[in-house]
Amino acid sequence: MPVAEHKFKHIVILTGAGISAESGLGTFRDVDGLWTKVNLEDVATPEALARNPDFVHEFYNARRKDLLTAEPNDGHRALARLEKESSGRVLVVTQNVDVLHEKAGSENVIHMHGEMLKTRCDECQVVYDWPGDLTSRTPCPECAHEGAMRPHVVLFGEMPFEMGAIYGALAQCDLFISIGTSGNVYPAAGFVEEVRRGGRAHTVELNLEPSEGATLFAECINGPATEVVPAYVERILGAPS
Ligand code: BJW
Repeated sequence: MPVAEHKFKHIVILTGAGISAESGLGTFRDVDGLWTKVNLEDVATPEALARNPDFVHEFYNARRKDLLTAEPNDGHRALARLEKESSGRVLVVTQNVDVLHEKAGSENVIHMHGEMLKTRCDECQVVYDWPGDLTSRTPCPECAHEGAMRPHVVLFGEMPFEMGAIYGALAQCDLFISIGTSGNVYPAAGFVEEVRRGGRAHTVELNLEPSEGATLFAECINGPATEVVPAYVERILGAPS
């Protein structure tokens, strides 16, 4: 694979539900989004999990099934191409709990909100690959504790994963691209301001429509991810350094 020389040495890409929308996975806050159908306080908080674990498990069991059959789209594939062909370092920081970046071929991926095809034991903290269902009585395969297995996802009020590595990459990057995220959920929504504070990176939003924080970006391109992401990647890889 030829390596394309361009001016960016450290590229950080933040992705959200919008990049997976055209793979058939629903978003959260669009008109038909998940949070318009389900009350997030009933399913996406540690209090909900403690109060009604089987209800929360049923919610995640159903969504886990959808993730197993979903396939990446041209947006995911373009980012995998960027990582392979770029002369610079490329890191995808995804808020998504699906595995479509990996299925498309991206290798340098941080799942800051976890992965739904994994589970974790809250007693012994062992993380498992878990394509099947969970119930409130599922025993931990490691410590045999019953009632402590949970989806390996970040609920509201919990600390997202790998924040040290993410802020380190944001401090070093010279290009920050935000794709398919509404900019409603922190800390991810604050990444563009973090990058701007460094003062040396170009910032770009690629989204179906302007997000909450669109005005914070130097450049905004609106359209479906399957179109705007491949076009932007082509632009980067084609540009001389
Ligand atoms: C397309 C498209 C197409 C559509 N092509 N585009 C008050 C002020 C500030 C913060 C807080 C506050 N009160 C509480 C907080 C903190 C809280 C928070 O941000 N709340 C806000 C709602 C106010 N955050 C937290 O609790 C986080 N933890 C935390 O802050 O810890 C403390 C901390 C302190 C300091 C440093 C670090 C940490 C945890 C957040 C956990 C989020 N969890 C979820 C659920 C995961 C599991 C699951 O899937 O069920 O994560 S919520 C949900 O939202 C999911 C997503 O990852 C996340 C973001 O959503 P996303 O991806 O942006 O989706 P949408 O639907 O919102 O947007 C889709 C976009 O795509 C739209 O713009 C469309 O236009 C676009 N689109 N089709 C391109 N085809």
